[in-house]
Amino acid sequence: MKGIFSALMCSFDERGNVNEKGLREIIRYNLDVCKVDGLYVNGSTGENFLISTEQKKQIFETVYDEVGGEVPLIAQIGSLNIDEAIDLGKFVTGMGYNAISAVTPFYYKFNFEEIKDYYDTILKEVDNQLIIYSIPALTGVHMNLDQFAELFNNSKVIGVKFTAPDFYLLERIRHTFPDKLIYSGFDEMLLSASVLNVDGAIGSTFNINGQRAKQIFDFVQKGQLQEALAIQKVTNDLISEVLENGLYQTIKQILQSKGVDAGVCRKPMKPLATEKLEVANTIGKRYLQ
Ligand code: NAY
Repeated sequence: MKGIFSALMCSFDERGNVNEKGLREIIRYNLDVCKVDGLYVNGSTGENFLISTEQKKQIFETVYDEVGGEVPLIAQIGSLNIDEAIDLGKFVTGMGYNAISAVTPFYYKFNFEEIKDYYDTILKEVDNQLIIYSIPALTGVHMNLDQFAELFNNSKVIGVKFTAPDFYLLERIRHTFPDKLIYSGFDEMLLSASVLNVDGAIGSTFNINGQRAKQIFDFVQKGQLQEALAIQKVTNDLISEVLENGLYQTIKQILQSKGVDAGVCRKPMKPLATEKLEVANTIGKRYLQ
């Protein structure tokens, strides 16, 4: 469960249906070319919050079938509808997913007691271990060290996917909870998080740039910081161009240019205009042989 995990992309057709063949190709590219250590399924990058329960199950099943035990799998089952979260949690646990993960409930500005109850309720019903998915910039949910401590009090909560640029808090969590799994969530900050001894990282750009992410992580583990920095620099050149051009659409187009049927993004995300398709192809050529 340690190392570099891709926040797996999903291939959708023009009508928004899951393209299973394309999804399998994305998985193969991640495992065979990017050589990632594991997959995080139905996260933000998987466009999870834009799809139906049936589609989520279809994706969980297809991924499990394609991966067949090659690498560990984490299933993001979090939902504003707690019944859906529990249903999905049971579904993936029955299938054999190594862990579940759930985004902090968002939109209604829940207080911390409610957030804690959300996790405890899911874990009362689902017989699996859970990784908290904390991404304050998108959810508006900011938790402090004491609140993480309260969530970690539930022994089935085994870690956190920490997608925030708060390295003070990250260091405090690492120091206070040496036995919990901590995954860094911002690919452009992988080096800085690795120095703080995170156990791994979960990211969108690993779908195309997983090899460099693994090198950064490995160099830091060996104490070779300058070598890690050189690779983080190229990685960040790539990431800044991808972000500028449109994050998920550009990653999909780069995959497409490598022969992977990555499809399009779900509405309301817009497809790339022709000039941006060209930019994506150029980024792919320049940074990813
Ligand atoms: C997810 O569940 O897909 C993630 O949160 C993965 C983390 C990514 N965050 C988002 C919102 O996409 O990989 C990051 C991010 O895309 C990358 O660092 C570029 O900013």
